[in-house]
Amino acid sequence: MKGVLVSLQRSWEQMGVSRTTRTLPLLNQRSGFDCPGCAWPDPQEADGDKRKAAEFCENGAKAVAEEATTRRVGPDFFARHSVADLADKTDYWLGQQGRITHPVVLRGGDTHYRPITWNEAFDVIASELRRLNGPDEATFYTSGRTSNEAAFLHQLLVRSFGTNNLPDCSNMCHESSGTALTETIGIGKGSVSLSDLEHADLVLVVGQNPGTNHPRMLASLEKVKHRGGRIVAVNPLPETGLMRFKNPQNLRGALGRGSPLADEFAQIRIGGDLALFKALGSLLLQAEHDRGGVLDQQFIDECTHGYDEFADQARWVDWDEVVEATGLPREQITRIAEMLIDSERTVACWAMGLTQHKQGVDTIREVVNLMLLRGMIGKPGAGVCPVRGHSNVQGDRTMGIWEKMPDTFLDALENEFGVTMPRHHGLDTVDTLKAMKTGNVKAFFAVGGNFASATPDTRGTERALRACALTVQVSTKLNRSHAVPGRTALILPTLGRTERDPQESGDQFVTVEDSMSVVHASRGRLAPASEHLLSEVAIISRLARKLLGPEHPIRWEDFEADYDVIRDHIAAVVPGCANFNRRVRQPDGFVLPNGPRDNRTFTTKTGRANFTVNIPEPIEIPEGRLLLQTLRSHDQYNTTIYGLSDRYRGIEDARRVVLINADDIASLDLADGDLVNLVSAWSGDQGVTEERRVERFRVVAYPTAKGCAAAYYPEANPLVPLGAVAERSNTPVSKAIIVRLERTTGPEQDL
Ligand SMILES: Nc1nc2c(c(=O)[nH]1)N[C@H]1C(S)=C(S)[C@@H](COP(=O)(O)OP(=O)(O)OC[C@H]3O[C@@H](n4cnc5c(=O)[nH]c(N)nc54)[C@H](O)[C@@H]3O)O[C@H]1N2
Ligand SMILES: Nc1nc2c(c(=O)[nH]1)N[C@H]1C(S)=C(S)[C@@H](COP(=O)(O)OP(=O)(O)OC[C@H]3O[C@@H](n4cnc5c(=O)[nH]c(N)nc54)[C@H](O)[C@@H]3O)O[C@H]1N2
Ligand SMILES: [Mo]
Repeated sequence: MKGVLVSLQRSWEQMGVSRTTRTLPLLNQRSGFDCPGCAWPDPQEADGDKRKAAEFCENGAKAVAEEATTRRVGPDFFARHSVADLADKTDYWLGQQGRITHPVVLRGGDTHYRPITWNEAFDVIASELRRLNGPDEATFYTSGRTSNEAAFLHQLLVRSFGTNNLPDCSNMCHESSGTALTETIGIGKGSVSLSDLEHADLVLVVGQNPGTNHPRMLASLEKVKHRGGRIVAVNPLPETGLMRFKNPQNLRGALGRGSPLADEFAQIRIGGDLALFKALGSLLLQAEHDRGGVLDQQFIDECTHGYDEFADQARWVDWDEVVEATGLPREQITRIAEMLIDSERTVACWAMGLTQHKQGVDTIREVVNLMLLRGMIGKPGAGVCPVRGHSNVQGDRTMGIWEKMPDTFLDALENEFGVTMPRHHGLDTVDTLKAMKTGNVKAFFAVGGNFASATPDTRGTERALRACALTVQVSTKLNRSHAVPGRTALILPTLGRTERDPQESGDQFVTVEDSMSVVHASRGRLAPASEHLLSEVAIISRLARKLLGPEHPIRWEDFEADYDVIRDHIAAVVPGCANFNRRVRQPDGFVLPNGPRDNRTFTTKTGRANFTVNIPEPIEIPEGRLLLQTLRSHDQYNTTIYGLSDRYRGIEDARRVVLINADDIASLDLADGDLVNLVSAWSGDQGVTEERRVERFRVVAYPTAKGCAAAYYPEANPLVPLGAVAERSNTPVSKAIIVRLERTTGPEQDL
C-alpha cells in the first residue's frame, strides 16, 4: 500500500493529478508505451496471461513521473545558472529541474549555455568532428533507453563516419553476462521466457535486488511459490522484497503480512559466488558418484563439450577455502545442493552482484556449469536468466551497438547500404576513458545516459570530459554530464518514450526488446515537453546528413518521415528480424530466435554448450579494511535520483551513507551515526598506489555480511579505480572495492 501511495504522490508532484490519471493507465499496455524503467517483460497473451489495468510497479510510476514532469528547463534557466553553478549541484537537484526544452550550446570561453538553432547545432557538431585527425578520435556512447530504431541509425551513422567506437552502458552492466554466455552457450542473452521462470521448481536469485530494481519480477516469483516451487536468494544483504513480499496487485497481498519469498537466504560475502558455485558443482558430482541419477548424462553427452576436464577439476574442493570465501556454513551449501538435485526445472537469475566483479565472467560461467550438469538449458521451466537493467539495453545490442560487432553483421550492413564499414574493433566505456585521458579521443557524443556519473573514477572522468574538444549530449533532463563540458558542448533535447512523435507519415511508434528477447512496440501518447524537441531518430539522421554530406549513398532523409523505412532495413540486416514491420505490429510483438532455448543449438566454437574451468582467486582484505559494494537505493534510477528514501532498507533523507555490519563497526572502533571518509587504494600500472576518497559519509549499522560494506552509486563512484575491471568483459568492478574508513567531523554534505 505504501508503494501505491508513493507512486501516486510522486506522480502528482511531477505531473499533477489529471496528467497522472491520463498517463499511468497507458504504461505497459499494448496500445501504450513501454515503461522507461527496467527491462522486465510483460505478460504474454500466448501464455494465457492477461495484462492488469495497472501493469506497472512503484518504481515504474516514478520513472514515468520523472519523464512526464511538467517542470521545464528553458533558455531562462541557462541564463540564470552558469555551468560552474551547475557543477556545484547534485545529480538529484539537476534532475529535479525538469525537462530540457531547447537545444543549447556552450562555446569556448563561455560561462553559460545559450540557445542555438537545430540547424546550427548540427553544423557545429559536424565541423568539429570533421576537424579531428580521424574518426577514431571520436566516441559515441549509448544508454539503454534508446529505441531499436534510434540505436540502429546511431550505429549506422557512427560506422559510416568510420569508427566502431560505440561504448554503451552495457559495458558497465551485463557485459560480463554477455561474454560468459557467448563463450558457453553461444548467445549473449538469457535462455528463458517469462513462462519458463514462472513454471520453475527452483529459482536462484543471485546478486540481485528485484524488490527495488525489477519489482514486477516479485509477482512472477510469487507464482513460482504458489505452484510449489522454491526460491534461493544469494546476497550479502537481506533485501526486503526477497525476504518479505506483499503483492499490491491482489487484496491478500495488499492487506496481508506478506509472504517470505526466499526458502533459503544465503548471506554470502561479497565476491564469494564463484567459490559457492564451484562447491555446489562438486556436491552434485559427489551425489552422482554416491547415488547416481543426478546428472543429465544424455544432455551432457549430446549437447556439451569439456565435461571431463571440468569434472576432473571440480571434484576437488577445499571446504575451508569455500567457507572463508563465502562466509556460508557448509550445511547451508549442502542444503542448496539438495534443492538443485530435487528440482527438475531450475532457473538461475542474476544481476549486478555477479557481473561487476573482477571474476564476474568466470562466476557466470560457473553458474552455467551448474546448469549444464543437470541439463537445465533448453527445456521448459529451466535456463539462465541475466536480468537486464535499462528497458532497451538488450535491444540496443541486437541493433549493433557494440564496439566489436561480428563481421557477419558488418557484411550485412555493407550489403544493405553499399557503404564500407570499419572492421577494426572500437573502444568500450573504460577504454574510451583511457583514450580521453591520453588525448587520443577528443570528441564525445552520447545518445542518452549520464556518462560522467555512471562511469568509475568520477574525478578522472570529469577531467577527461573537460579535456575534450567537443561533448554532445542528447538528453531529456539535466545531469552531471552537462556540467563537465568539453571546449565546445551541446545539449540536444529529445522526446521521451511517453511522448507522441508526429512525423510526415503520421504518428510514429518505436520498438524495444525486453530481458527475455521479446520485441514489441511502444507508442508515446503525451504531448511533447516542448515544441522544440526532436526525436532521437530525427537528431541522428539530420546530423548524419550534415556530417556525411548530401551525396552519401544512404538516404538519411527518408528515415525521419517514416520509421517503417528504418525497420525495413533492420529486417534486412539484423538476424531474426525478418518481416519486422509486420511482426512487431502483432499485439505482443515477437520473440527473437534463441538457439539454446528453442532447440538446444549452441553456436559456440565447439558447436556445443561448453563446460569451463574457473579458478577462484580469493580477495585479500587487509586488516582494518572492508570490501565495499556500490548499489541502488529504492529511490533512484541509476544516476537519476527520484528522492531520498530507501524505504525497504529503513534509510530516509540520506544518500551519503555507508552500511556496515554492527560487529565490524564495533571492531573498527566506530559507532552508528559517525561521519567517515571512505578511502580506496589502488596500485596502478606502474606500481604507484593511487588513493581515492569520498568525504563525510554517515555510518549506518546494517545486517550485511561480515567484512562487507555498501554505499550508493553514483555517490561512491569516485572510489572505483579505472583500472579495476572484470577480466575479459572490461566491466568496472563496482561491487568489490577495498576501503578504509577515516573518522571525520563537520556537517553532512548537502544532497
Ligand atoms: N528502480 C530502479 N530499477 C532499476 C534500476 C534503478 O536504478 N532503479 N537500474 C536498472 C539497471 S541499469 C540495472 S543493471 C538493474 C540493476 O539491478 P541490481 O543488480 O538488482 O542492482 P544493484 O542495486 O546494483 O544491486 C545489486 C545486488 O547485488 C548484491 N550484491 C552485491 N555484491 C554481491 C556479491 O558479491 N554477490 C552476491 N551474490 N550479491 C551481491 C547487492 O547486495 C544487491 O542486492 O536494475 C535496473 N532497474
Ligand atoms: N559504482 C557503480 N557504477 C555504476 C553501476 C553500479 O552499480 N555501481 N551500474 C552501472 C550500470 S548497471 C549502468 S546500466 C550504468 C548506467 O549508465 P547510464 O545509462 O549512462 O545512466 P542513467 O543514469 O541511466 O542515465 C540517465 C540520463 O539519461 C537521460 N535520458 C533519460 N531518458 C532518456 C531518453 O528517453 N532519451 C535520451 N536521449 N536520454 C534520456 C537523462 O538525461 C538522464 O539524466 O551505470 C553503471 N555505473
Ligand atoms: Mo544496468
